[in-house]
Amino acid sequence: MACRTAILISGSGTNLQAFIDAVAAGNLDLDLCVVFSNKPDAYGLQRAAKAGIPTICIEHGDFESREAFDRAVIAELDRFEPELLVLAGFMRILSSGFVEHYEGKILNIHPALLPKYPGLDTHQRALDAGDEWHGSTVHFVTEELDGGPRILAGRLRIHPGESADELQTRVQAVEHRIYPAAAGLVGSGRVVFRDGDAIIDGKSAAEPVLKTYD
Ligand code: NHR
Ligand code: GAR
Repeated sequence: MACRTAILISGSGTNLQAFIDAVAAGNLDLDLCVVFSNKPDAYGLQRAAKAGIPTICIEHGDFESREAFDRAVIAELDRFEPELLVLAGFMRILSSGFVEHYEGKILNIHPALLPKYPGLDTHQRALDAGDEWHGSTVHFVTEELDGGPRILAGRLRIHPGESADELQTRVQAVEHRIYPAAAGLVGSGRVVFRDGDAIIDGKSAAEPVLKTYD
């Protein structure tokens, strides 16, 4: 049975679309059982509806604390019995209670070659540093922001004179390839989270699998 997967978004959902397309093409064996957004106007909700995937929206502003919001999200998500949660441009930091409830089952994609540039504004920071390489990293979510064990990274060479917007566009194209691939590895059990580490094909992975793109 395909792994029951919830996708959490806050915005346009181009990564969500990459999952929808990969499943439809028969390239990804996941059951996309629900899409959650904390923003009612997130365009990704329309992408989900068009693909026939149930949607949930809960606005964090309606709750008095982060923990109360997270408890409400858990209650709604659990009705769909997800086995994997995919953060795809989801912009709310998750409390320890949420992370513990789904321990080892939450993935995030961060637009940098972690451990470089956790946090925001990653493309500009890579340019300002004069880096040769930039990219994106899929990792398990732990309480440490952008600090959980890494699974798969995609890198590309920064072009001379490239702007942050141009770089972001190229990084997003990489994300649309590596994120469904990484989630497929977790969904099939080839990658698991154990004792705070990512285990890839039975071996503890000090470094993520690294793919290079043009
Ligand atoms: N939650 C945990 N516990 N651990 C991680 O590694 C997480 C996470 C939730 C989201 C994505 C992350 C990123 O890849 C992510 C990783 C939002 C913020 C943030 O500051 C930081 C990191 C990430 C996502 N959010 C503000 C907040 O108060 C709100 C910002 C906004 O609404 O625009 O939650 O970059
Ligand atoms: C992606 O580039 C992802 O790496 C980044 O937001 C974009 C979401 O795009 N995530 C973060 O910055 C998380 N804070 P999408 O909504 O089109 O998938």
